[in-house]
Amino acid sequence: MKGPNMSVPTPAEPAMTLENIHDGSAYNPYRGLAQPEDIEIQEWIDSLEYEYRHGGPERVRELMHWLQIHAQKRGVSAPFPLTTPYVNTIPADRQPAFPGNREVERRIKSIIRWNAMAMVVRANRAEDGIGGHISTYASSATLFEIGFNHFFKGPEHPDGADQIFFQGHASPGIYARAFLEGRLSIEQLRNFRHELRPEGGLSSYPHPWLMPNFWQFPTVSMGLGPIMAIYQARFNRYLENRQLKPQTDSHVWAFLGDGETDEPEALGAIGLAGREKLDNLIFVVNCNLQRLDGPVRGNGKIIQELETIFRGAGWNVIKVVWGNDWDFLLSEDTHGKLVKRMGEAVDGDYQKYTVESGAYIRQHFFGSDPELLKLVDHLSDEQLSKMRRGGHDPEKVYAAFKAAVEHKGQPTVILAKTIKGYGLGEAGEGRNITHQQKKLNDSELMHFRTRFGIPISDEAIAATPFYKPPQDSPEMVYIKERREKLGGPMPQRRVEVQPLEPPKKEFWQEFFESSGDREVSTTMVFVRILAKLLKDDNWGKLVVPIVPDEARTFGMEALFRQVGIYSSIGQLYEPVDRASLLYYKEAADGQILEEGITEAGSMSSFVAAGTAYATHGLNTVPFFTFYSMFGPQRIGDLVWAAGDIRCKGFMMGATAGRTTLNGEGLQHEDGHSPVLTLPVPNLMVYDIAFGYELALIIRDGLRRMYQEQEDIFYYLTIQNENYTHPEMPKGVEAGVLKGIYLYKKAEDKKARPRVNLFGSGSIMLSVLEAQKLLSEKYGVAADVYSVTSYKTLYTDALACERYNMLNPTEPPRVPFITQVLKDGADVTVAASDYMKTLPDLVRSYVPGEFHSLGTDGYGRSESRTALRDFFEVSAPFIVQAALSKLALQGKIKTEVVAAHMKEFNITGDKRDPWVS
Ligand SMILES: Cc1ncc(C[n+]2csc(CCOP(=O)(O)OP(=O)(O)O)c2C)c(N)n1
Ligand SMILES: [Mg+2]
Repeated sequence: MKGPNMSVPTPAEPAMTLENIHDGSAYNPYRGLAQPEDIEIQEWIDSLEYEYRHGGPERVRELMHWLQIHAQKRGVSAPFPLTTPYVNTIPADRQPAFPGNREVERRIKSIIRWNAMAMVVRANRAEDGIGGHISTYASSATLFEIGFNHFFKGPEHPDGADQIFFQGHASPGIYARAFLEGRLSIEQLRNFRHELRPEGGLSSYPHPWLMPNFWQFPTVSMGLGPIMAIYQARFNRYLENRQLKPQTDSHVWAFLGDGETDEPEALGAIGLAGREKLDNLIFVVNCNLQRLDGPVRGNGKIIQELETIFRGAGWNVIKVVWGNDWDFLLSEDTHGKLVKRMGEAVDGDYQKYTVESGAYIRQHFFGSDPELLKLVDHLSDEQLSKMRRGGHDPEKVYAAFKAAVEHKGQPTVILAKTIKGYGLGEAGEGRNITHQQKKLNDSELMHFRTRFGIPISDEAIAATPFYKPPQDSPEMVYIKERREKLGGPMPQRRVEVQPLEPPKKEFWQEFFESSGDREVSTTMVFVRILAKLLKDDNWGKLVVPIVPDEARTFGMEALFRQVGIYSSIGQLYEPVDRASLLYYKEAADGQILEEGITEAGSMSSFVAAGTAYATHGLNTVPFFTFYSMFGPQRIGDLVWAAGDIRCKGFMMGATAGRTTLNGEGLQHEDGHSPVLTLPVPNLMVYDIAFGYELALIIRDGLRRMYQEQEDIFYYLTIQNENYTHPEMPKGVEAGVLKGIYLYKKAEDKKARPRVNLFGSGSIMLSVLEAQKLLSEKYGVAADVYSVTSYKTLYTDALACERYNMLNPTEPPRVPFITQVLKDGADVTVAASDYMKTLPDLVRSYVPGEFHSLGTDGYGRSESRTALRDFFEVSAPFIVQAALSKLALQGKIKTEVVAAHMKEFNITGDKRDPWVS
């Protein structure tokens, strides 16, 4: 900016004038608004035009920036609108030449469309209700095919493979392409949604668990694909910045639905992508204007709405609204009336135009203005009804994808307008029922066949055969050649990683020793293990600590300085605590992913890091440490997806235990997160009481996940209560890992009556106190067991029962817990800081009588002592449970129980915490 006294030079070429603006012969955004007497506007436009010609768009942007600042100083708030007119971002005259063979690509796409449709129709004809989707892929075929033929990089590409999050319920189209590529057999296609058939089948949606060589990313729970894609792209950058992977030009693509963008996860992290300038990330939103029940925004415009949101978040937005049939009309639209009309019609109108005739479109869309009617005079009704939307025009889509992969400094979102159920005609195109359309009758099939020119006769149509052109046909040759050029087929999941041994015995030794007088929490032990692992020669660089803004709560702040917090741009400021030893250090090669307050984002990072073995051939080990209450409860669906994707790593539920995290009350005190992990089969869950337990479990986890390469991950609950930790007792290793071991036997080995006490986590302290009370006060011998994992014991017992059911002639297997308790006791009391349902999992495998104590009910902001009495997991209540059971068995007198109650103020009418 030179200053305010800019002269207005005469442009070298004819510039915009108010006259030619007004008669429409020059481009002018104020078209139709500027009045000839408004000479000042003319002068401003002249100036701008001059700057544009001499300085280009950059110069114009700079000028507008300074003008805005100046206006703001004068108190004039003139925010630039975040939306652009409802037209393509890339104008026709800036479109690159299309490098492919349009005709052959059209034929390929048509065949894929047919096979995708046939797959669903056949499956539902054979078995009503098996499901599948036709209309989603029908709307997105061009988007995918342009990707497959021109952009998606496969594993053999010099840049390495792109990572593609395919819209889940478009899977039939992805299978249909893999069929043409010769990667899937006709039997597999026939067995869509029948994975259990002997010849093998195809999973409904992208599930790496079910198709581990094919699908990479589970996407079908709406919203999870987009958020995982963002963190995947960021993690790729993290690996590059930390020199764990070379810098390449590969991209992360996320294909999602417009309806899907209503999910908070879908848009919740786009700010991070903008902030981090993730130009390796491309979102393609299939804006078919419909979701399952009806329009996404019948009364508005989803494309415009998304444009605002993404642009506001710092994204490069490319709208692909209109196909090339509209180019001519737009070029003739000298008064901007067509663009205005395009902007006026709402999505509900556009959906209607899809199902109506050309005459209707003429009357209702163009009929609003005689000038618009004149514009389409030369077009027949049929031509009008066939005017394509941008997302169905390969050249427009190609232009957008090319611009996206070439764009630097920002992530790109492509908003492509399409028609849901494209090509289904009366059977569903643009109809509200289209999402659920799974069957077509013969005449609908014939219509589809004819529209896409599939060589299947009328007679054959009823059987709806799959179609594959001969191997030497131009289509097949083209497909092969294109994919070879791009580095092989996609999607492909490849695991090519070297097994890695856990650190040796010496590493762990200190954790097997007593803490002496030092009172520490299991969280502190964990932080020590983590800090030590970060220094390990083999593992150090592979550890990925992830925290959602709670590092200080967990005492992890020393790591800030030790390994730094990852920031793609380093640290641009001097941290306020720079003088201190443990200052807040951000660095481009920082190792900690300090995610801020987003458990969903952190979990997405966890998934990206925990699957690097399959995406980058790297054994990265995520340790995601969070407030346990805000884990499985809040982000359970991502945990489920982590299981599906065969993620590895350690989820560390800190400040765990309903009564152990005292003071925080109902919303923070977690008494159920381990229960919520029960559904995930490959998630190993442990509740830690002592430091050596934690060390053994982490060591074994590293072995199982990274040496044996089991597809499992871990959830460990760790607490904030400080106490001394004993030396590891002899011979407990196997028990710790299998879920139970005898921690402290009753002193009198033979005494009767006899009880077992189960403790876990910090409730072990109450249990040990109860052991003492029982023995000293009531002469009851109690053996204390540490139960590290009810889930492990339970799944082992179920497996034994199942084996015995299926192998009645073999010697029966005995569950591990039953073996451990074989000596028998009169009563077993299990005390947990979680719901009673957790110990109850093993109830039927424990010999003798069993009583669960747990923390069912809402928490309170109270002291640990008060909370443990309230939830009845304190020592007096553990004793109470044991005595009352023994009394019922006649092994002690009821008076003994009554005296105990009196002494400890336990009353029979105490309110149940479950309902209070
Ligand atoms: C979290 C979640 N909720 C609901 C569904 C069920 N569902 C599957 S597809 C769909 C509609 C999708 O609409 P849109 O995102 O616009 O995709 P389109 O099929 O139109 O491309 C719904 C609700 C789901 N898969 N995930
Ligand atoms: Mg949709």
